Amino acid sequence: MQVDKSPENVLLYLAAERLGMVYVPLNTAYTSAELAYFLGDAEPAVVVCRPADEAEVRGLLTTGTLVTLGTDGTGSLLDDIPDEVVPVAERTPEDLAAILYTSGTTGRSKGAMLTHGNLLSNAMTLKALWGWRHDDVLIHILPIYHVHGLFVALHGALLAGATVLFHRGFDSAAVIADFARGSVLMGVPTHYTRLTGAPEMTREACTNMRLFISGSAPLLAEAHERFEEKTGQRILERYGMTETGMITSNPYEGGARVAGTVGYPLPGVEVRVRGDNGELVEQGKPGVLEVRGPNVFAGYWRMPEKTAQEIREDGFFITGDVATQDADGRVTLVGRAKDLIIAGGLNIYPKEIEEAIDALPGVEESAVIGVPHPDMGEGVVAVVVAQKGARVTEKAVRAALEGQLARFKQPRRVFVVDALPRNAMGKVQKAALRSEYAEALK
Ligand code: MLC
Ligand code: AMP
Repeated sequence: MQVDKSPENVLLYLAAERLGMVYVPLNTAYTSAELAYFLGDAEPAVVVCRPADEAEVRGLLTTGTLVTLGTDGTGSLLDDIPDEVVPVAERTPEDLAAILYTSGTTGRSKGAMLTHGNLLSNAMTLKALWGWRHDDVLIHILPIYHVHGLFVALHGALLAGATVLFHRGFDSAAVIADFARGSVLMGVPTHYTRLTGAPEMTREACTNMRLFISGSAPLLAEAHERFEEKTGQRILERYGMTETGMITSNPYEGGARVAGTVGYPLPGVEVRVRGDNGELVEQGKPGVLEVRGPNVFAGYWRMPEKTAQEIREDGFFITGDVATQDADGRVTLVGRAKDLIIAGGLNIYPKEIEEAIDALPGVEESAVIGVPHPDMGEGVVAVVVAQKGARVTEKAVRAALEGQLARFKQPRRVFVVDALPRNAMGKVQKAALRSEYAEALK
């Protein structure tokens, strides 16, 4: 599935599940080079693309039938809907419901296999925890090809039989105008900083809203507090991953929503903080967060070795997020053990961009880092070393990556240097680069 957000896209998702198919949604920003990889890896039986992309996608197809779906009732999928009602396929909690690709540390995207049990357990837990009601009106501003917009936001509303107002692009004024008839909003920190800065954002504008939820990327404590000063509402921050759905949440009721923390493990979900070798870490001390529960995925599609590396024998999944846990169980994320950039709530693995840059003529090597970005939280910067005698420029590198990588992954700045800083082991010191280029996107 690589289609634009529409109510028909939601029906397509639900129909696929009812038919017992495995739903594989893809970011609409992916280029054809990226799409070719997903098609080859997933080997889909049916591919649904935007009408305008039909010829291009047909050229990439190695398996499956191609149909199209537009946002205005167009597309061959809707033309050919049969009249008869198709029975619901029986599926067990262990059966696959969806594969969601997440970028990988090796540069190749991994397909996280999510079961019906994963999706249902997380959805039921969050419905109860966040108090979803039939009369709720969800203002839906996220894309529906990721866990956040597709599962976390939509499942609660669907289970409660609530109303959903779809926004396709993000326009602060249009979203705030909907607060008068809305009750719940879910977004990434970039949405909240943009909303806080909008002139239309006032206490009065928010009086009908009962819940603002943030996740997918760190919400700075200052941003949390500025939002409360302006609106009188306290954002509920939660934490999750594609592989696990939601893991922790600040309380909806009966406890404090503490800025800079991601709250408590969800009911039925266990977490623990471990050192590099899996050893227990003293309470309150940082270590890698591990998670176990009915929400944890079934493994990576066709990557059993990767699955074995990331899920321990006792069933705990290694998140790669560095966290501390208080005596009462509250979790605070303090860093990442994985080399990952999160821009505007989207994950970007530097390795994938480094591989693309290293393959360019005249490039000796490169290091890609995330540095502070006022709007997206983090932004991508590349530091490049040219081969002896070769001339490499920022303009040439950026131009070469156009069309190869989705726009959100493309470096916003490229610096050409004589050498990369390395430690005694010869490893590139990304922390040193991050502090050197800390102001590059400000
Ligand atoms: C847009 N751009 C981005 C970007 N989004 N660059 C880096 N990272 C992003 N996330 C680029 C555009 O290509 C454009 O570049 C420039 O930034 C300005 O674009 P814009 O029009 O201002 O951006 P906009 O369309 O408003 O998008 C911003 C956004 C969007 C924050 C609304 O990125 C978004 O919807 N993010 C949410 C992603 C999400 O759903 N994450 C959840 C993953 S699930 P140029 O050069 O062309 O001008 C997950 C698990 C969990 O993580 O816990 O939830
Ligand atoms: P993804 O792989 O796209 O599912 O992204 C999951 C990653 O997003 C997690 O491993 C975290 O690093 C990050 N993340 C999600 N929610 C939060 C949050 N509330 N605060 C900080 N990081 C978060």
